[in-house]
Amino acid sequence: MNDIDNTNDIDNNGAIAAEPWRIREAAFDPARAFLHETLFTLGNGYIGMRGTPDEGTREGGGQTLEGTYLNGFYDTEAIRYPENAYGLARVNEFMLNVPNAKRVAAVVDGERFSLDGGRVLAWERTLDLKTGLLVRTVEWETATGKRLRIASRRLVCCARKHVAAIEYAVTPLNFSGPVRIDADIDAAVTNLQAGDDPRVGSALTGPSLIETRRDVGAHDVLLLQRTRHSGFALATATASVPSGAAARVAPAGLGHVFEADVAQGATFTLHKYVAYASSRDMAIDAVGPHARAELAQARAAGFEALAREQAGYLARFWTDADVSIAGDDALQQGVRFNQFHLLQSVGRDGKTNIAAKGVTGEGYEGHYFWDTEIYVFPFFLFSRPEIARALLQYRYNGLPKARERARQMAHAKGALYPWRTIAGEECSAYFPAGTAQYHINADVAYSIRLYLLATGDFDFMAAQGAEIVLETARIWTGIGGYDRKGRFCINEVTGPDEYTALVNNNYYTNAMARMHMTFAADVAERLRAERPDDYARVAHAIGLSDDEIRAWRAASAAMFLPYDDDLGIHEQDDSFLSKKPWDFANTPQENYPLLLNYHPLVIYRHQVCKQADVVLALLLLSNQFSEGDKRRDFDFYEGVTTHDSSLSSCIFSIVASEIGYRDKAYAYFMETARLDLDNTHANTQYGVHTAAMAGTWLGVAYGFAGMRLDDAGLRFAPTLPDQWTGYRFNVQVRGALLEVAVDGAGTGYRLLRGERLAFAHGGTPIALDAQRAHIRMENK
Ligand code: IFM
Repeated sequence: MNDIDNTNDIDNNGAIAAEPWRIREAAFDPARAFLHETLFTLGNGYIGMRGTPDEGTREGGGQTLEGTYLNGFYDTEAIRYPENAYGLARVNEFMLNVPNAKRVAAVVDGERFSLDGGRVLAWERTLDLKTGLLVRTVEWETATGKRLRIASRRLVCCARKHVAAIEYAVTPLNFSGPVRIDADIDAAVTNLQAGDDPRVGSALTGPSLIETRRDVGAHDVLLLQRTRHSGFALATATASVPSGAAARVAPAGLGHVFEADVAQGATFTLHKYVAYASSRDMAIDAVGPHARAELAQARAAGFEALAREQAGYLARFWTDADVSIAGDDALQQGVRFNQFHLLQSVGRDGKTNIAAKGVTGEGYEGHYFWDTEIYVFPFFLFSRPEIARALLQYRYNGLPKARERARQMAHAKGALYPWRTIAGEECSAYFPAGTAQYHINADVAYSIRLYLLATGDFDFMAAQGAEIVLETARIWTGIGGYDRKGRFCINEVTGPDEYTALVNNNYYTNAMARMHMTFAADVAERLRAERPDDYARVAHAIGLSDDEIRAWRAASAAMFLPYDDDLGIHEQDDSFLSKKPWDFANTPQENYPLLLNYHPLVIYRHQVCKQADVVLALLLLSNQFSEGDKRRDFDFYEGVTTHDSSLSSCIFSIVASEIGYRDKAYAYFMETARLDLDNTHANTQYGVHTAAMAGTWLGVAYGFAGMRLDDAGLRFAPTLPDQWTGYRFNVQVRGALLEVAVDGAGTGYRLLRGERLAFAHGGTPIALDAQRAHIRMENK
C-alpha cells in the first residue's frame, strides 16, 4: 500500500499500474474517480455494482454516479415525438439504477469516513481478475486526529445470480475506543439524465421506483419497490453480521448502526450480504421471499466461502478463456480486463443479453444491440458455448415481439428484431440509425450459423434455431425486389455505418441477406430431410411454403452486390461514391466524434464512415472475396473512416492482419485493447464498451491467429506481431478444447479436451486426437 508521503502525488499514483492480472490504483485521484467507478465495477451478468466507495456517494467536488444495475431490469417511458409518424417506436425501456445496498461506513466520534473530509493517509484499491474481489485498503485520520485502517473486500457472486457480499474491517491505529459501522440501503439513487449526448443516459420524467414495503429486523433489511410504468416488483435485501468485537446494534433508517469498543490494533469487522430479486424472474409475491432465501444461504456460507467459490468459478473461466500475450504487460492487462468485463456483463439466463455498456453504467440505457451477435457472441461461443446458447435463447424468446414489430412495419410475414431493446420492444427513437438497420436480422442468423458450425448442435436448430432463421429471413423477400436488370435489391436501409443512413443496396446488408436466405433454405431442407416431424411442426407453426424457400434461393442468386469497376472496390451503397468527400484536412480534432458536432444530414451527405461497414463484410464473409479486393476495399474505406464508433478499430485490425498490413493491424488492435482502461473514447465513465472488449478477443483469434470457421471448416493462419514474443489462447469447437500457442518459431496446437479435432494451418490439414494431441507448425 502507498504510504503517507505519496498521497499528494496524484498524477502518478492515481493511474492504473500495468499489471497482467490486476487493476490497481495506489492513490485516490478525484480527477479519475468517475472513470474508475466504471473500471472497478463488479458484476455477474445480472447484478452490476459500480466501483463507488463503500461509504456511498462522495459529496465533495467531482462527478460521480452511484450505480447499481440488474441486467434486464427496466422501467419504461413513453417516447414523445412532437412531429409524429406511423410506426415509430413508442416506448423506451431503460435499465434502472436500483437501491445501493452495499453502503457501509466507519464512524468515529460522529465523524463518518468520507473522501471529502478528514485526511486520507494511504490508499490502495485493487480489482483482482483471478479472485474477482475488489479490495480497498485505506488509512484515514479524522478531524480530531484519530487514525483508522479500513480494509474492505467486495464481490458479486458469479455462481449466485442474486447475491453480492462486502467485508468491511476497521482497525483503530492510534486510539482505543468506540467505533461505529453504519450499514444501510440507499434508496434515493436515481438514473442519470441524458443531456445532449445520446450515448450517456435516459430522458426521464420522474423517479421510477416506488416503495411498497420495508422490514427492518435485528440485522436484516428487506425493501420492496414497484417500478412506475413497467409494473415490476423489486426486492433489495441485506443481512449484516458484525465480528471481532462485541457489538451493540440499533436500527437506523433502512439499516443498522453497529458499535463496539475496539482496542488499538484490534479489528472490528462487518460482513454485509446483499440480495436482489425482481419479478422479471418470478411472481411478484415471490421476490421478497426469494431475496431472503438467497441471503440466508449466502450468510450461512459466509464471506470466505463465497470468496473461494468466486475464485473457483473464475479459475474455470480463465482455463477456457484466457488469452495470454508475452512481451507487453499493459496490453496483457487490457486483454484480460476486457474478458473479465465480458463475463461480468453477459446475461446467461436466456432472458437477458449483454448491453452495449454491460452492467457498468447507464450509457445506451442498458440496451442490447447487434453488438452481441457480431462482436460478443464469438468470444463466448469459443470459450463458454453454453453462454452463447443462452444468448440465442434470448433471441428465441424475443420472436413474438419481433413478429409484432414486423407487422407494424408492414411485413405480412416474418419477424423483425428491434435495433435496440431490453425486453424486445424497438426502443430506437431515431429510425434512420435505428430501425432502418435491418441487418440485425441477418446478424442474428449469422450467429446461429456460426453456433451450428462450432457446436454441431442440430437439436438447437430443430427446437429453436430454425424458427428464428426462417422467420427472420422472410423480411428480405418482404423488403427486397428485382430491378429492371433482374437484380435483387434492398432499398431504404441503413448498414452498420451510422454516418450513412437510408440508402439503397447497402453492401453489408445485401451480402448478409444473401448469406441469411441461403442459410434459411439450407436449414429448411436439412430439417425436412433429417427431422421431418420437426420440419412439419415449424413449417405449420409459421405457415412456411416451398415457394418461399425457392424465393430465397432465387433472391440469393440474384442479389445485387454493388461494385465499382473503376476503383475495383465494393461500393458501400448505391450513392456512397457519388457523395462529396468529407474534408478531413480541415476538420479540427475537437470536432470528433462528428456526431456530437454536425447535424446528421451534414454527415449523411458526405463520403464519411463512422465504422467498418464493407470492411466488416470482408471479415464475416471472408471466403467470398479475393485478397486483391480485400486490399483495395481496406485502402479505400480506411481513408474515409473516422472510427468514431468503438466497434470499428478491431475490425480494421483483423482485416489488416489478413492482408499483411502488420503495422496497421497492430496499431488498430492497440486502439481497441485498452480503449476503456485508457478511456480513449472519453466516455468510459458512463460504462465500458462491450463490443470493443470482445473485439479485442476477435483481434487476437481472428486477426493475428487468422482463425476462421465457415463452410470450409476451421482454420488458422497465425502471425506474430513484432512487438510480442508470443501469445496463446484456447478455442472450444465441437466439444474439443484446442490450445493455440504462437511464438517466433511457429505455432503449437494442443488438444486439451475432446477426442478429435480437424482444422487447417495456413492451408495444411491437421487432425489431432488422443494418439497425437500436439503438433508444431511453422508460420507461413
Ligand atoms: O451498435 C452500436 C452501433 O453500431 C454504433 N453505435 C453504438 C451502438 C451500440 O454500441
